[in-house]
Amino acid sequence: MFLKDKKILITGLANKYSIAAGIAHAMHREGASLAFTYQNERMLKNLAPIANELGSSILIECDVSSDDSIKKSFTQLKKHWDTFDGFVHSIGFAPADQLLGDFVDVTTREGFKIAHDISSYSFTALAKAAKPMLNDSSALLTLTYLGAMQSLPNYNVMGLAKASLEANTRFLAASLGSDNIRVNAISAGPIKTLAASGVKNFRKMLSQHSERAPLGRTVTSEEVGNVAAFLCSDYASGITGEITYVDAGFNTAAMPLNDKG
Ligand code: NAD
Ligand code: 0WE
Repeated sequence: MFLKDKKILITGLANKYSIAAGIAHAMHREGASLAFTYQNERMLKNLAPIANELGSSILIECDVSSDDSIKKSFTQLKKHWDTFDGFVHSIGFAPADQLLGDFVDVTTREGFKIAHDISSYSFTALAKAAKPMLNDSSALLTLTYLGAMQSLPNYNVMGLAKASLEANTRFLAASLGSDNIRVNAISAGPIKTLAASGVKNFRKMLSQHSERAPLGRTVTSEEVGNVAAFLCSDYASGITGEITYVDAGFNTAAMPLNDKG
């Protein structure tokens, strides 16, 4: 129970397939008290039963594209928790037209702006809003993807936004370190979630991942959740500003082994 007595806010839980759901399960198992934010009312139907299962009745609307919504959500949270011990940022978005086709052809100023606003700036914005309520030894966590470091088809402007999010993790870590608040990211391998469901050739990506990854498979949200729970626990008290890969080793192998070795 390494998160006993920790109060953690979880964002981005859209349904049971969300990476945030795997994280919430692991954190609940390790003894954390949880609160949840959701993007809009449509998300409540799937979130409410999961939150209930995890012993939480703190459900707060927060659309990170709006400063007003962020502000109101922390005013709401304050009614339940005077202080807390960290949050998980599991939010990413680019308009669908940005994620299909050649990067140079499909990327627009507006698409770039939205992707960076929702996928990177929102982490800074939530840290800013949460700061007055965060206890000593708090931990913030975000979710990133290999597309921040290496190009791949169709991920396009999301790769740029994830690169920004990873730099954001390091700058937040530097900024909040003096308050003993740690800030880390998990770079997860591809997982079939709602955000991945509309992506062209996603199944092919999952099989190619399994072929190249040293472990010969993809990862689950539960495996991401276990590492998330560790990074937000006091066992990780010496880790901040770090990007931890939970990808079955995919990023460490340039070419797969095959039958011939
Ligand atoms: P998901 O669709 O379950 O979660 C994405 C969440 O973002 C949803 O809950 C959605 O409501 C939220 N969101 C989008 N716009 C928002 C806004 N304006 N305000 C508030 N919330 C908003 O998909 P997921 O795969 O679990 O994604 C979670 C995170 O993990 C994302 O940052 C994603 O980039 C990252 N990630 C996903 C994969 C993957 O293969 N699925 C791999 C690595 C990293
Ligand atoms: O970060 C992600 C998901 C990002 C995402 C997905 C969508 C689909 C629906 C952001 N915005 C949207 N907007 C929508 O309208 N991943 C790491 C999963 C993912 O998405 C891809 C991938 C992978 C992997 C998109 C193209 C190529 C690969």
